[in-house]
Amino acid sequence: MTRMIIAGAQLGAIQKADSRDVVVARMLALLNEAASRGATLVVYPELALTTFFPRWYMPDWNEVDTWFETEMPSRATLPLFERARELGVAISFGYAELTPEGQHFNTSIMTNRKGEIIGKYRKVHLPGHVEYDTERAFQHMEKRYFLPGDLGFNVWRNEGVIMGMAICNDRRWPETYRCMGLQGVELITIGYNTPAVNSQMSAEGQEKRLFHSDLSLQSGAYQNASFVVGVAKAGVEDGHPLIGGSIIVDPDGFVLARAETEEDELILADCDFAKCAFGKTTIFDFERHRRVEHYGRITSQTGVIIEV
Ligand code: CDT
Repeated sequence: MTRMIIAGAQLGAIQKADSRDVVVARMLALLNEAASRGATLVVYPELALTTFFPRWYMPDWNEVDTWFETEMPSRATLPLFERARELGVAISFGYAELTPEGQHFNTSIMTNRKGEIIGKYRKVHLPGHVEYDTERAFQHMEKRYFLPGDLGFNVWRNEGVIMGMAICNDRRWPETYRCMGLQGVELITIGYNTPAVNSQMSAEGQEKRLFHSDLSLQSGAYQNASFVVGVAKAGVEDGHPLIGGSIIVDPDGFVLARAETEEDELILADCDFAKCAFGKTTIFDFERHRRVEHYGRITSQTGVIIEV
């Protein structure tokens, strides 16, 4: 059965003024260190190439488009793909995708160890709002800048392991993990940018947000008997703090590695994918134990309907 040393490459803050080239140089440094420590997969955060721009209200779409990539690999990211291929390390990272048809997505890709893109995911659960909100301490305009992902929750066999991706807010939704769990997923990679404070409730701070992040990632791993890698973009971006708390979780829900800083930081875990089998064949043997005749509401109904 397959073993793999997996690295979560947490990124510290990226300021508005930082170029893609500067960020890619930081990603390359983490890649080199991860390879020197035996990693064969490196996972970077959501929107890894830029600041978390959805916090800024931009009425001009020409300005919005400057945060998006029209091709991948792009000129700026090509050195990352080339170095990953030289080192024989698979990578996954998030970026803002502008398609030839003019559609905007919050996207993540995964490569094999030859630097070839083998999987693409577009974020399904977009948080935030469309219009400028005067009631918030800061904006969260993902619903304005991105379309909901149109690719669903797919998995790919990569280096002998069944892998899938999700992005940030997706990690809070059990449906995300279960859609991949039903395809036998063994590793789910999830990059995130989570503000350290709640823009609508100033009393909610970092401690609760880190707890909710752990809770979501650990339960998703356990309930689907899969490894989960959650990787933050952390630190203070132009005055706006993001949580760190990157973790690698095993199929029992235990945390194998945890970031201690809010800077560029690697976390590593030696993942033995044989460990997925026990949960998948016992308590979470879906074929034997699921009762789909009672789950109709999950897909036929979106919001709460109170009938009593
Ligand atoms: N990027 C992203 O999806 N962020 C959201 C913020 C929601 S507020 C808790 C997240 O789910 O972390």
